Amino acid sequence: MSYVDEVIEQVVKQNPAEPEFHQAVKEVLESLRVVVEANEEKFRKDALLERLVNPERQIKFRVPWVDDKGQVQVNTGYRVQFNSAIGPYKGGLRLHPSVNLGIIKFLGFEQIFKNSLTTLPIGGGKGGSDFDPKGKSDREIMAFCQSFMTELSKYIGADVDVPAGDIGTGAREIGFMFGQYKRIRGSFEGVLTGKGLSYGGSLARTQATGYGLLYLTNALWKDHGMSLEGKTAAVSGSGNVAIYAIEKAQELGVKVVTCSDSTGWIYDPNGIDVALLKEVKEVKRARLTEYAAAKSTAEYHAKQNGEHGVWQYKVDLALPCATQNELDIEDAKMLVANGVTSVTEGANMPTTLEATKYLQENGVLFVGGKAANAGGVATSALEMSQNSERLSWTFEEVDGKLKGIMETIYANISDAAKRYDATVGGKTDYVAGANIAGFEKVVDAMLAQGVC
Ligand code: NDP
Ligand code: 2IT
Repeated sequence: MSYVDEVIEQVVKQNPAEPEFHQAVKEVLESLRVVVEANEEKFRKDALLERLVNPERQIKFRVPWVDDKGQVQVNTGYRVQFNSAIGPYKGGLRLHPSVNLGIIKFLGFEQIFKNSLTTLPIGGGKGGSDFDPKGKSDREIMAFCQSFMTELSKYIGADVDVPAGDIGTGAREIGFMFGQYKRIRGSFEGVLTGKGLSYGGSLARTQATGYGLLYLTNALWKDHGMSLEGKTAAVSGSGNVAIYAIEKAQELGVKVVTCSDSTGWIYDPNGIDVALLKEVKEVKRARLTEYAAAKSTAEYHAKQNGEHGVWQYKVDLALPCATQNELDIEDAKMLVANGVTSVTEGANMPTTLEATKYLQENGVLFVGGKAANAGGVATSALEMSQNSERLSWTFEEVDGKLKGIMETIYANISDAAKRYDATVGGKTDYVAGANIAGFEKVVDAMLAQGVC
């Protein structure tokens, strides 16, 4: 059996009941086959793949907190410190009831390659909790965040592990966690990114993932001799990534006709009103029904099972920006039948393996989240740089660096795919390109640092 197949089999056996982690490992290792086969003897001897798929450390802890009724609640907290070959662990904290160890591991594993692609010195990690922030008061959120950080603070630090936001963790949560870290450790340091501007945050970090997604998508279209101007897009989600993807898409002349949340979706043929969306989601923290109530041209559809949601409309670009496995094979068939040109992922692993294959084989330009949504973590690394030099850069400076990084990522993944002749459906295989380019730097660093 080939080394790649052996390690995939081992991962499935040793980590039962972690399907998302299996999926992420399969996607990466399958596309690294050519690189691994060219170095099989050396990599095997060094147990390189075994080391890559085993986190350096995984921490699981109890998070007790008191709700507004005086009832004690208990959640589970996680931090997976996956790989520090190229820098301190870096990656977000997800707060969502679906969180479990397998989900944090899939996210942490992807983060290794994504962070490598940014060209900045950050290793891979991820954390979170099964805490559900929906419907909680500010006091309850603070109680949870303080308890979560009381434990997490033992394992992180500005040069050790630097968490940030993800689903359910935004500026409010980062603020409460930062305050608690400072109190416990007595140290004002860049231990978290996505901080508020008054205490060490970076301009453009809020916008970075969504804007970065569009900078990369723009580079992709340009390279294929096309322009985004006048095109139509479907976006899923209505959180941090989705909102700023919609905003930048509109600036580039794209009409975005959809967005969604976990209970339903909006279709507006006139284009999403991003100011209204921000008001509903960032200020009121309300459902999309409120958006529809305020906008006469918008159709609201409650989510039932098995429908195509935002992927059923005729669009040129699809930008999944909500969560994992939200675009399946039936959605992919619908998008292809409607003539979609590109799918670029704002979320982490939103497209199933089967759907990815179908899109690629049918000639759709497909760029996975590791490359396409790397703008968020890249800008987090820029926040770390600003914290280290105790200076703040202007919005234009950070945004300009972000744009440059996304264009470099596009160039590097295209180049890696070409070096290994990786094509699919007559087009460059950007999934392989991203995995190979991300892997090369991490492997080089791992081999240089010996057995560790
Ligand atoms: P937010 O919490 O701001 O928004 C998440 C959005 O996705 C909401 O609209 C939410 O709807 C929807 N959603 C979440 N979970 C589900 C689910 N299980 N089913 C259906 N809809 C769901 O998170 P972000 O925008 O920050 O994150 C979105 C994606 O982007 C995630 O995959 C995240 O890992 C990824 N990402 C985030 C980065 C960042 O910097 N924030 C960087 C790179 C990737 P509802 O409100 O109803 O739950
Ligand atoms: O998935 C991701 O890259 C993030 N949630 C952002 C991580 C970060 O450290 O900014």
